[in-house]
Parts: sequence; C-alpha cells; structure tokens
Amino acid sequence: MLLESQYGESAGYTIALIIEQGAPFYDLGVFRERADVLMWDVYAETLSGGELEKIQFARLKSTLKRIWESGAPYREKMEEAGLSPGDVKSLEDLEKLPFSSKDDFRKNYPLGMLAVSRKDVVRIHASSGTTGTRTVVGYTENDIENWAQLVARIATAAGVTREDIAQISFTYGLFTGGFGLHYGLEKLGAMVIPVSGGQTELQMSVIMELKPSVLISTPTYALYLSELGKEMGIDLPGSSLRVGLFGAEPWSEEIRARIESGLGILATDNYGLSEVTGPGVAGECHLQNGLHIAEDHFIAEIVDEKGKPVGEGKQGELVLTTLTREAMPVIRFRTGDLTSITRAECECGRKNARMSRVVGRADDMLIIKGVNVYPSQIERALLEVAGVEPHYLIVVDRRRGLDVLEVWVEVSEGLFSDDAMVMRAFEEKIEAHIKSTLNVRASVRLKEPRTFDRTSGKAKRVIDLRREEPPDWLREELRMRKGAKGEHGSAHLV
Ligand code: DLL
Repeated sequence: MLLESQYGESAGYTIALIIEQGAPFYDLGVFRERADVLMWDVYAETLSGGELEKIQFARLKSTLKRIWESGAPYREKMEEAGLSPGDVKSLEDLEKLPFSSKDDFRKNYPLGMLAVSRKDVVRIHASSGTTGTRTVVGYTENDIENWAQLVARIATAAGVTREDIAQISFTYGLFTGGFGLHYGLEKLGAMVIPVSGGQTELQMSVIMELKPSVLISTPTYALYLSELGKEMGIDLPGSSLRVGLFGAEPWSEEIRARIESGLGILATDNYGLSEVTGPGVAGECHLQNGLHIAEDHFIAEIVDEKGKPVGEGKQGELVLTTLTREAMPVIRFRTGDLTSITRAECECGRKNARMSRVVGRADDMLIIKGVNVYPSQIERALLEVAGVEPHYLIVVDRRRGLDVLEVWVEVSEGLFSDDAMVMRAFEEKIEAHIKSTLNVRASVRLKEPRTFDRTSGKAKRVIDLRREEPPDWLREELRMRKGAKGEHGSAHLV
C-alpha cells in the first residue's frame, strides 16, 4: 500500500483497523502534517484504482456482515434474492444485490432500519419529507465522527481553513444541513456562527458585524440575502464574505453566477441526503468542476429507469452504497437524483470520481403533452430572458385530458408595469423562448417582485395539480381566476 511504502510497515496495524472500522485516515497524525491547504485528507482523497477498490471491498464486506448479523431489514431482501454476504466475492458482485429506497425507511418507520442496538444511537435526523413521509436516520458516535470528517473535506475543498469564520444559515434541527455543516466546520477548526435558518435581519447584521468569510445555506437563500443586501444599500460584494458552500436543492449555473456576483464570493455545490448521512457525500472543490464523491465512504453507481448501469458520463439515477455507516447502512440506495459520473482526474489533484450537478429528481420530470421536461430546464430558459428574476413557480395540471403548464415568474422592479399590454407582450416573449428552447408550450404569468416567499429551507418550485392539492393561497388565486372567467369546478388552471 501507498501508506506502508511511505510510512513503513509499522503503519500496517493501524491501517488495517482504519480500513475495517471506517475510522478516518486523517487520524493518522502523519496526514495532518502532510495536508496542504486544499485537501483535508490527502490519503483518502487521492486514493484510486486498486487501492481504492481494496478499501471499498473490505468495507462493503464488513457492512454486509453487520446488516446480516443484526437482522436489519435489508437481510430479508438479500435472502429473497437468494444471496448471503458470502456471495459477494468482488466489487463487481455489488450489481447482484437488490436495490433499496426511501420506501424501506418508510416501511420501517421510525427506527426499524437500525443495524446496531438502539442504545448505540447517539443522534437522529430526518429527511425534509418533500417527496412524502419523513424518513428517520440514526447515527452512532463513529457515524457522527465520520460525517464531520466528510464535511471538513468538502469545506477544505472549497478553500475553507481554520482561519475562516463560517456563518451557518441552514436550519438546525431534524434537517441534516445545520448540524452536519456545524460539526464539520468545527472539526476543521473554523470559527462557527450557528445562526440557523430564517431571521433574515439577524443574518444581515451578523454578516456586517461578525464579519464571516464563509456563508453556508441553500442557494435560494443566498440569492435572497444578496437581493436584500442590494435593497438595503448594503455592499455585500464588498463584505468579508469570500466563499459559499451551498446545496440541499437543485440550482443552476445561472443562479451560481448571480450569487457569486451578488455576494462577491466563490460558490460551491454540495450534495448529500439524509438516508445516506447528509451533506458530505460529494462536494465541489474551488475549481467548480463537478462534485468529488467521498469514494472511501460511498460507492456510487448510475443506473437507467430499469436499474441497469449506464456508462461513464451518461446521465441516470444515482445509486449509493454506504461503506462506513454503522447505525443505518444502506446498500444500493436509489436516490432518485439524476446526474452523471466521470473518473477523469480533476486538476485539483483529488483522484476520486466526480458527479455532475444534480439536474433534478427522476420523479420531478414533467411530461407535458408527451415532451419530457425538468424544472431545471425551465429555470435555465427563464433566466436567459433579461429582466426575469430567479423566483418562479411551475404549476402543472390536466385540463380536458391535456397537460397544461403554467410558469409564474417574478420580473425585476424596473420591468414591472401596470400596463397590461406591456406585461402581456413580455409574457409572450418568455413563452416564445420556452417553446423554442424546450419545445413545450407554457403559459407565462408575470408576478410582481417579492410575490413568492423567500425561505431558508428548500424552495418549492413545482406544484403538480395532477397529483397534489394546491396550497390555500393557490386555491384562492385559482378560484378568483375562475370566478372572473365565470367557470366552476375543482381547482384547475383555466
Ligand atoms: O438536503 C442534505 C444536504 C444538506 C445536502 C445541506 C447539502 C447541503 P435531504 O433533506 O434528505 O438532505 O434531501 C436530500 O436533496 O436527494 C436531492 O434531491 C436534494 N439535494 C441535496 N443536495 C443537492 C444539490 C439534504 N447539491 C435531497 N443539488 C437529495 C441538487 C440536492 N439537489
């Protein structure tokens, strides 16, 4: 092993323990000395080829053993497939194993997925439940330590060091964003300001008075802070902020550009999900060139709708297997997130695979009159039209058997007008742009600046009335619109 060749055979025993128990390589003091500014765990982050596979396989075996011996629900799935841990003889055999999904968590709600005794669980978190019932996730002490290490890696990759002051504006609570980033940034040695989500005025005064250099939030909230700064006459681009770690929801390069100029920072994309740990699964380095996957902790696969692997660089659904999670390991977990993976080396020197920005969730795909379209594509088309603000809502419905798509979008202050003709002409311009770029017909409805709520949580961009009830405010708006047209019936777009 690279480690032995560099540090002598005496390192062997510790290394064996580290590999088996999933403890961080960083715990070997030698790496602390070697780590340069941009890598937290040089050894782990530059593992590749046979050496990485050896570690992944050893950890996969011990994960399967833990699941099997604890009788966690996945054991039953394996038995149904006629498999036992002994049948997994190489990493290639992973493909034989059954998939798991959020449904397994739901069926075993709240803590049935545990592969350890309940007394070994030191913390729980839960998913945000945007796509159904909440899923609860447990962590052992080692899980919490590994998680902090993973977050320290992505923060270091973005260029954060112990000299930095980090304002955490993710909500603290069941959501993994707040505590996940908090422990990781503390582990790294940065000074943490745990503002949590919301309280926008407090966020602003913290930026101005405590002078953080790092902002951590959802991209939507960062965008909102930048807008508000402008309105309040605060020079945020000239503030102490220099780096932003964002994630937890899909965003686009157009939004990144607006955040970076509005706050005067370098903004990185960070990915994770509760069922697999939380943030820290993958994150961009300062080169912003795809998200580095922590492959010594997770095996990532990309599959098509039928669950068949797709080739490198091809888009499909991300499937993750945890290699070091003790409390709730998952095997071949279907994330529902659409991305692609490349193994081409990044110029930053990290050797792990990178995933592309998540374009959306497989279940977010809208089929409008037979044309498949993702909300992220609509966002991109909207932002290509000057004067359109990055705050929008996509409303989908079925009317007389046909799918109808409406896009409600805010326009900038200067463009908003009381003249209905002017507004209609602008709506038509956006409709024509959507039709020409995405080949779908959308009705655009312009909204005044600040129509949509600004939240520090995940933004809700789509309301699909074919499947869900409208929120009260939308029901009211649709009712009024129908009243004006003299139509009756359930809440449908007219
Ligand atoms: O959102 C964990 C997280 C917190 C990630 C903070 C990054 C930063 P959940 O609430 O369980 O966990 O939601 C997970 O959010 O399956 C994706 O659909 C979406 N998601 C997370 N990060 C990104 C991202 C956290 N960078 C779900 N880009 C995932 C796009 C993301 N979507």
